[in-house]
Amino acid sequence: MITNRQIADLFDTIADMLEIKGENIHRVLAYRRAAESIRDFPRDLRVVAAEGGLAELPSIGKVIAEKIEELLETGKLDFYERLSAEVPPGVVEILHVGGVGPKKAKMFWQDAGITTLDQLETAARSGSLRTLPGMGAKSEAAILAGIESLRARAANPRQRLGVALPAAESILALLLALPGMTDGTIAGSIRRGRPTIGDVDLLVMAADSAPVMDAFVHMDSVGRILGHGPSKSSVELVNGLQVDLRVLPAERWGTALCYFTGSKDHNVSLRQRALDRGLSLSEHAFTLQDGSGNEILCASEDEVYQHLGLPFIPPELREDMGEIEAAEAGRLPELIKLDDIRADLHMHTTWSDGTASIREMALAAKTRGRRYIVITDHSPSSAIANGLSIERLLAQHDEVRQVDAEMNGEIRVLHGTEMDIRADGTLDFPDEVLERLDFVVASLHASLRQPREQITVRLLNAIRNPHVDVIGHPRGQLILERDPADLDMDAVIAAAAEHQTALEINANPARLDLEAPLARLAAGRGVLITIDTDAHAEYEMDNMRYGVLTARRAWLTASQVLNTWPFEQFERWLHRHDAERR
Ligand code: DGT
Ligand code: CA
Ligand code: CA
Ligand code: ZN
Repeated sequence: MITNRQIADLFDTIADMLEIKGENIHRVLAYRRAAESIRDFPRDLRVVAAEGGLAELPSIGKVIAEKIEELLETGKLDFYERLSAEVPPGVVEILHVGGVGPKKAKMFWQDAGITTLDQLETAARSGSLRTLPGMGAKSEAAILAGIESLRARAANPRQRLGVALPAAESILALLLALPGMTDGTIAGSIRRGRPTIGDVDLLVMAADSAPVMDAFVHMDSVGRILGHGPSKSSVELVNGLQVDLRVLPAERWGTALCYFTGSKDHNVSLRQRALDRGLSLSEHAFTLQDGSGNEILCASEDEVYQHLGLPFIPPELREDMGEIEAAEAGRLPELIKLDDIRADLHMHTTWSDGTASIREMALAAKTRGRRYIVITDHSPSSAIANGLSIERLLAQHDEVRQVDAEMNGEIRVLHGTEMDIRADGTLDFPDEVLERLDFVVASLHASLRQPREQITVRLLNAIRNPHVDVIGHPRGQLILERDPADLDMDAVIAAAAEHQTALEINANPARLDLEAPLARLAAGRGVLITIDTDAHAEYEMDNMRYGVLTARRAWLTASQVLNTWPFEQFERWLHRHDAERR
C-alpha cells in the first residue's frame, strides 16, 4: 500500500532526476508542484482516486494524474523505473547536499564516477574533489558540512509548521463535530508556533472517550494506527505526520494543557518554582508537599500560573528563554496579534513568477483586511523567476498606479521590487531606477554558500543603500531543506539599525526567516521588523499567521513591526532619508 507521502517523495525524486539530466525546467517544476500539493493534501489519494477526483487536485494535470493511478494500482511507476536506470539514486541524494546543484551532482557523477554520499564524502576528505572544475578547498569543506547536516536531518524527521498546523486544525474540527464533545485544543510545539514539528498533540474533553477514539483512528487521513486506548491514541497520517490524541477531564484541563504545551524546559522551570512554594506540579494537578497528599486541581491554565504567582504566559514564549523572570517582574511584552497587521510589503504577480494579476492580489489583500500592500516582483538576475527588466518595471508602474486608483482608497497599492543582491554584491537596479519606486525589498537568491565575509559584505552593501527599505528573508534558509547562509548576523543587525533598514520575517512556512531568536535580537537593538507573506498566489497571503507566530516567539510588540503601522505613519517612514539626501 502506497501513501500520499511516498507518492510525493517519488515525484520529488523524479523532479531531481530530470533536473540532473538537464531537462526543461517547466517539466521539472510540474513534478515539484505535484509533490508539494500531494504532500499537503489532507485526504488519502486512494480514496480520491476511487471517487475519480485526482485531476481536480491543485497542481495535478492529466499526465501526473495517470501516473498516480498507475502507482496506486500497481505500486510501481514505469516512467520512474526507466529514469532510475539512467540516473543512480545516490546521485539524487547528492543533489540534496547543501551547496550541490544539479550541474555539480552531474559533474561528480560523470567526471569523477561518484554515485553515493559515502563516495562523495571520501572524495571531499581526501582532497580529490577540489581537482574538479569550479571546485576548491572551501567548496570541499562546504560539501562536508552539507553532508553532515543532511545526515542529521534524515535521523530526525520533522515536518514544517505549515503542514502540521492545518492538519491539526482539520482533525480537531472533525473531532469537535462529534456528539458529546465539549472542548478541544492543539497543544505541543504547534501551539508554541515552532517552525518544525515532531508530532501533533491534541487534547479534548468528552463525555465518553470511546467514540472519540474510534472516530480518530478511523479518519480518512490515517495511514497507520500506532496506539488505540481510552485516554490516549496515536496515529500516523498518510502524509507521515504522527498525531497523539488525549481525552482529559475538564477539572484537570489547566494542568494538562500546560504540561502538554511545553516546552519541556519551561515545564521543568515551572515545576521547580512549584517546589519552592511547597507544591509538586504534574500533568494531573498540584499536590501539597505537606504530607497530606491533597491536590489542587486547575481547570484553566490561568489558574496554574496563578498558583505559581505568575500572570498567564503566552505559549509562544514558553521556551525557558527568560519568560518566567519577565512574568514575575510584570514585564511580559504585549505581543503582536494577527489583527494588528495592516499591510503586506512583499508579494509577486504574473509580471514575474506569481499566479495572479496585480488587481487580483490587491482584491485578495483587501478581502484579508489589509489596508496597504506593495507589489514586489523579481529583478533581472532572477531570470528563472521571470525577473523584470528596467523597461518592464517601468511599464508595471502604470498598472500599479491604475489599480491603486481603482481601489478608491479602500486599500492602497504601492509599487516596489524584490531586487536581487548579485553575487558580486552589486544591486540589480541602479539608484535612478530605485528612486522611482515606493518601496524596495532586497534579497539574496543566488550564491548563498559564499564564505561568511563575502556574503556578509554583500548584504551590508544592500543595507547601506538608502533606497533599500527591507532585506527579504535575510538568511536564505529553507526549513528542513537548506541551511541558512553563513552570515555575520551581529554585523547585519548593527548595520540595519544604523541605516534604518528593516529586516523581514518572511511568513512563508518554508522560510520563517528571520527566525524568532534573531528577530528578537534585532528588534532589541532597534531594528524595525516587517512580516511579509512573499505571496506568489492569492491564498499564500494566508501565510501571514505563521509570520505573526514567529514574531510572537520573538517577543515582538505591534509597534516594532512596520506593517502594523497606519498608512500615514508608514509613508512618513518611507521618507526617513530625505533630510540626509538634501
Ligand atoms: P515536538 O513534538 O518535538 O515538535 O515538540 P513538543 O514540544 O510538541 O514535544 P512532545 O510532543 O514530545 O511533547 C509535548 C509536550 O509534553 C512537551 O512540549 C512537554 C511535555 N512533555 C513531554 N515529555 C516530557 C518530559 O519528559 N518532561 C516534561 N517536563 N515535559 C514533557
Ligand atoms: Ca509534539
Ligand atoms: Ca507528542
Ligand atoms: Zn519574494
